Amino acid sequence: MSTPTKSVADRRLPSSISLTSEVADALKSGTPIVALESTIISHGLPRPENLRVAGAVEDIVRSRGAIPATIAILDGKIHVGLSPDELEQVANRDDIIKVSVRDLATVTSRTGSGATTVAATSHIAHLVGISTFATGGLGGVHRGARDTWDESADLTTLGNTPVTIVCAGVKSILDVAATLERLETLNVGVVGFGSNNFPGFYLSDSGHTLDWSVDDVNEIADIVAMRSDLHIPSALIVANPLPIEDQLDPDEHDAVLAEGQSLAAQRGISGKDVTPFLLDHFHRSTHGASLLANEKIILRNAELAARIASAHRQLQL
Ligand code: PSU
Ligand code: MN
Repeated sequence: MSTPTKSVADRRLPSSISLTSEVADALKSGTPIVALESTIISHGLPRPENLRVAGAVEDIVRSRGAIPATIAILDGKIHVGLSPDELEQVANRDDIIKVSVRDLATVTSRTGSGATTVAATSHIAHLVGISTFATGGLGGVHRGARDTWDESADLTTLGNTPVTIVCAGVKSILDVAATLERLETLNVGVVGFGSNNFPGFYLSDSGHTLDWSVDDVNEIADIVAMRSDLHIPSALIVANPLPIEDQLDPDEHDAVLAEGQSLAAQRGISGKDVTPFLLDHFHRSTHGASLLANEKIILRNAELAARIASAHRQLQL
C-alpha cells in the first residue's frame, strides 16, 4: 500500500495558477486526473484539426472515468484544465508561444500566453499534484545534436519530475538511439505497453528494444506506487505503440523525413522551431496520413493514461 500523493487541498498554490473547479474537486476527492499538454495543439497540429483533436482527447479521458486537465498559459495565468472557450483560444490565437520550463516564469510575469511543452506541462502537473500525463511523442536528442547540441528540455525535466507519461515513444524526427541513452543516464524509467519494442511515434517500432514490457494497467500502477515509495525522483515513460495497421508507411516516412530535414537546414530553421517545422512538413507531404496517425496516437495514449490513473486510484482506496 503506497502513501497517497499529497492533495492540493493540503497546500497553497501560487497565485499564477488557476485550477478549473472540476480539477480542484478531483484533486480533493482523489478522482483520477490526466494532464494534457498544449504545445501539441498550438504547434503540433494544423488548424482546424487541432481544436477538434484537443476536444476528442478530453472526451476520451472522460469516457474512461478520469478528468482531463489540459495545461496552458493565457494572459498571465497558468491554467490547469481549460474551458471550451480557453481551449479554442489555445488552438486559434496567433500569440500563443511554445513554452518550456525555462520560459514559464517569464511568460507568466509578462502576462503573456503560451502552450506548454511536455517539460513545462510535467512541471506544472507535478506542482499541483497530478501524476499521470498523456502526450503524442516526447522531445529528445535531435539528429545532428553532436554539432548543434539540440536536445529537448523534456529529457532533463523528466529526469527530475516524478510523473507517469504515456507516449508513442519520441518523435521519429529525432535520434532515437541517443535519446534512449540519455533517458538511461537521467534515470527515467521506460516500459513498453504490451511490447518490448520502443515505438517510433508514426511507426509502430523504432527498431530499438526495451528491457521491460508491461501488459496490464494494474501492474503499471504497482510500479508507479513502488517508485513513489522508493522516492525515485524521475518520470516513468509508458511507451504505447500504434498498431501496425495504423502506422505510416515506413518508406514514405523515411523519405518525407529526409526531405524535411534538408529543407530545415536550407532555410536555417533551428532551436525550438525545428519540431513544429518538421511536423508541419509531415502533415503537408503525406496529405493528411501523418495527421491521422498523430490523432490516433494521442487518443490511444490519453485513453491508456486514464486507465492508469484509475488503476493508481484503486490502489489508494
Ligand atoms: N510531439 C508531438 N507534437 C508536438 C510535440 C511533441 O507529436 O507538438 C511537442 C511537445 O510539446 C514536446 C515538444 O514537448 O514538441 C518538444 O519540442 P523541443 O524538441 O523543441 O523541445
Ligand atoms: Mn530543441
